[in-house]
Amino acid sequence: ELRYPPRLNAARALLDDRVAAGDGGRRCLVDDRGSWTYAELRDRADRIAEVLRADGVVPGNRVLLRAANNPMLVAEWFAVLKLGAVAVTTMPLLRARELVKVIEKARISHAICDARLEPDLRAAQKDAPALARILIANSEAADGLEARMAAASGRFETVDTAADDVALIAFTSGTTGEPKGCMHFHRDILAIADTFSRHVLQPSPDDLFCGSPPIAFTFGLGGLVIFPLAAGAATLLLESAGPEALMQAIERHRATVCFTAPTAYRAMAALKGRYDISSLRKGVSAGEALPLATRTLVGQAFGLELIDGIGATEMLHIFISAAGDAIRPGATGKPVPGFRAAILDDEGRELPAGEVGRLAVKGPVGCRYLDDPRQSTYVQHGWNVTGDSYLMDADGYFWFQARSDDMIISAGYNISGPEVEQAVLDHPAVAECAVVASPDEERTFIVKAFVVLKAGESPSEPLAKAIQAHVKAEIAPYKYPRAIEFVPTLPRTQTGKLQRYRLRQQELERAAKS
Ligand code: 3UK
Repeated sequence: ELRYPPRLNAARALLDDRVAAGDGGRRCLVDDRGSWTYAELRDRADRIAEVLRADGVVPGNRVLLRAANNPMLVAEWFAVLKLGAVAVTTMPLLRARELVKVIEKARISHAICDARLEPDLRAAQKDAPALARILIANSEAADGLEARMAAASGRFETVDTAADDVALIAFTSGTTGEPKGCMHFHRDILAIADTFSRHVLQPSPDDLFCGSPPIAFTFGLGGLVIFPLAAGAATLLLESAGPEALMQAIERHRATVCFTAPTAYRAMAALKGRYDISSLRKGVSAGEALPLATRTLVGQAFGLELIDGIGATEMLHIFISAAGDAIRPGATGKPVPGFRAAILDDEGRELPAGEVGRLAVKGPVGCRYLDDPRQSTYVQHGWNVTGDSYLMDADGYFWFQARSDDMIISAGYNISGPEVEQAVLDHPAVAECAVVASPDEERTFIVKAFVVLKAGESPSEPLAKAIQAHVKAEIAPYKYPRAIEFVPTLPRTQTGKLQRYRLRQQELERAAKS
């Protein structure tokens, strides 16, 4: 069991203490323009904290942060924690209407906003008057963040918060419906480093982390800020990190640890040979299930055995995973040391090994929705119930089946959409795939696959037939997609997750019309 002192500030633990221990001169944040040491990051965070305090921020206030992944965003995040305030980092792509919801829900009073994202936040402010003050970063203005930092004294005493004071509110990415705000404590920040990172990832101080998830997504916050700093390592921050830009940056900076989603690894494997990414030692895949075909492709392309891990905004980071010899390809892994996991039936009873049910976890972090009566849907019988169907095998490995909403019932059979996707993805012409239920007179629903073809392939009836035959040869034939539609792209959230519900919706509407 993890024990933390009752008074604890995560910014002090990760940053002030590291500098005090003599590591101030070590490289910490890297981007294409240069790098900051730990001492430089601390100095900038102190100056920002001083500016925010002068603007009236007190412990407990919620501060909105708007920027792409860059060193200044990290300094702002630490500044908010140092003040004992609450960091609410938002996806850079959010538009005014979505920002109004976040501001109202989290009762935001102050914001720091990159100049490039200012117009949407100003538009939001008109409809969300609670937001009293916006500081503009990346600006030459006399009242901009940089000018005010330069005028600050550079001395700031980190606020002595309680270990269970709220440090951040993270909004879920919403593969369905409304985003929900998840509160996490100062100790939770250290807990994810002391569980997944320490026991599964096992980074060294010489590592250079990199990846694509926005810091506003807790996958990115952990992988690109908390884990590298907790290890005394460095992190490479990229404002835009598509698969090609990411590979280019890995080559250029010789990055060693990468965090991104399965689709991005698949796209990187397709670009193999164009960039030398042999510096990579470890690749963490999360956000969606890792198809076996993708694991194999990445292994062949780069000799890299991916570390799959399931995490959630509600749980802050990854709670089931495996690395190295413990990897069982196809399974997500075992509960990360510090966590317990179980498969529950609809009444909350633990199911025996081999049966499909609802994934439930408990550990040092857990779900606390902000001001939301739907709490009870995630926290049940003392477990965090994630909304995924899983199976645990006799050896205690956890196997993803589907998001509970992505199970397809066709002619009485229970079919996992993602399982069919894996089989489709295994066909050499297929780049991306989404499988959903489509209404059908005879079978109530049929399995339908939306397929994005690889460059150079073109849609045809024979190709559709070949893909169907391929699936029938790989998995139980009754699961094969009776309908295939070739599409140029698939709907995804800003965190890169497939939005199968939109395709499902589209199919329902189409059926209603016909
Ligand atoms: C799905 C996975 C199978 C699963 C996240 C790592 O994805 C993250 O958080 P979100 O709140 O979504 C949570 C849901 O995503 N999922 C994530 N990883 C996997 N399904 N295998 C996986 N490896 O449905 C889960 O309930 O957006 C991931 C770290 C921090 C995160 N916030």
